[in-house]
Amino acid sequence: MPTSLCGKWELLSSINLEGYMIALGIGSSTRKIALKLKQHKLIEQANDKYVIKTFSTFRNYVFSFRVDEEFDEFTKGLDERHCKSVVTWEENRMVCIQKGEKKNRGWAHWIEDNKLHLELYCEDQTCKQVFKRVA
Ligand code: VLZ
Repeated sequence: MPTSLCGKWELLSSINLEGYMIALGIGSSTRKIALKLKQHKLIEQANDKYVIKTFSTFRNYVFSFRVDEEFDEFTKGLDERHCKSVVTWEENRMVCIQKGEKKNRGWAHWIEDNKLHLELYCEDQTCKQVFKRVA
């Protein structure tokens, strides 16, 4: 059983969020705001259903899924695209593949050193984020 990702998390660091957003085609004014945001994640689980909520003072992004079941994802407030997404466990990493217009798109979450790690990738860009647990 992997360490639970559930709980509330606060962003500590981002590497190459700018490159990731450019790959998604997000415009420069939105990118400028997004780079300054203090993001929070709330990850909740009820049985086999997960909800991942990304909060900021600017925009929120919320979606839910069942592991191993493909679902229709609309990245509302982000790049506003439709994807066929599927989340699976690969060892202790929660891995999502987002099939759609953008090639090589997805993300992975895992716990390391008590921190929540996130790798977001699209085309040839990868963004790495680290979150600390908050009460
Ligand atoms: O996280 O996809 O937890 O899909 C853009 C930030 C990148 C723009 C954020 C600011 C993408 C808007 C987060 C803040 C909401 C993301 C996945 C894994 C869930």
